[in-house]
Amino acid sequence: DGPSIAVVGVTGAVGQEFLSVLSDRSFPYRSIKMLASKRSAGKKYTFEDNEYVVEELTGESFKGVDIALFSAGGSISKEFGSVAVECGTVVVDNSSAFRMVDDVKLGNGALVANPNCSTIICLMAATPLHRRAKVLRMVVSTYQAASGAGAAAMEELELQTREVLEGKRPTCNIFKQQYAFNLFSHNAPVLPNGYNEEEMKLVKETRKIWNDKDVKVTATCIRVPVMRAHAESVNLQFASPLDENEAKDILKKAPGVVVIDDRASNRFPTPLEVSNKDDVAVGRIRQDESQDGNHGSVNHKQTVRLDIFVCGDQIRKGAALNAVQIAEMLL
Ligand code: 11C
Repeated sequence: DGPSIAVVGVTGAVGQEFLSVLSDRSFPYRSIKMLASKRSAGKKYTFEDNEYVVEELTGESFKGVDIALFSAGGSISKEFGSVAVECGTVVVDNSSAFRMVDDVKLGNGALVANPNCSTIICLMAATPLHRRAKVLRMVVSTYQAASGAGAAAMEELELQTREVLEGKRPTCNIFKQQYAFNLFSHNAPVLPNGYNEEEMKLVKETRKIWNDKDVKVTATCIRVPVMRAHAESVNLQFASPLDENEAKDILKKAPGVVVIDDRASNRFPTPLEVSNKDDVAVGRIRQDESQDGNHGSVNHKQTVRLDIFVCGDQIRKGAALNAVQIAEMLL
């Protein structure tokens, strides 16, 4: 029983994670279609005791499909997203193709865009605080894992690490520079304003998700040699007073968030600790002492700025889990 599902881009890192998440959450389905490019057609996967053969994605693929989970890149979503919607399929799209499009043409189906991973992970922590005290400005610095650039980038990080340790020249196919034992500015194209596309996603998607075109966001996105979880340092300026203890209480109660904030033992979130986990971890919750200012009353100095550090599994909460949670809401 349940809907018929299609997974588009099933051979990719997120595609495979879709399957794990569907299974872990006992997502109801009556059938699953595994779709990928012609190159991967014929590949076999065993999922929940049944064997599936990967089919080539074509215009005919969506007949009778209720829900399609897309993660095969923006151009595939652009080409086949509307075909699926025309067929009456509800698409949850993990690519950037439709996120900022205001007038997605809906046929019998519908299309919901999953935000970018760095936005999801940041806003899991920032949104509960925003709801309480309204964020006016947010400064984000990211430490992003290989997985954000796909399974091949994860393989390259592993290969390069081995090569460097063996004194060999590292193979650079996915990234133009050495990745192992290094870090570099995010590989997304740099725009005329000097920001890269990844940074502008944080700016634009936050404004859209919070429905607040005035919120000020600036970001610096960095690729670090971590396998599958992003870390982000986030500085928040609020419209109303919010002290660190209240912020911690709000975050402890927030769904999908765990607080790891043990100052005495210097224990805070790490990418490794959140890898393969659903929850986003938050720590280093503290007043930004550089910028405390008066708010409301001239006699009463109140904190309106906080620093936090957030870690989340890029493939899971940053992509597959969030998309499946959207599909659950649609169900
Ligand atoms: C990364 N967030 O970590 C990126 C990749 O808009 O879905 C995903 C790009 C996107 O590199």
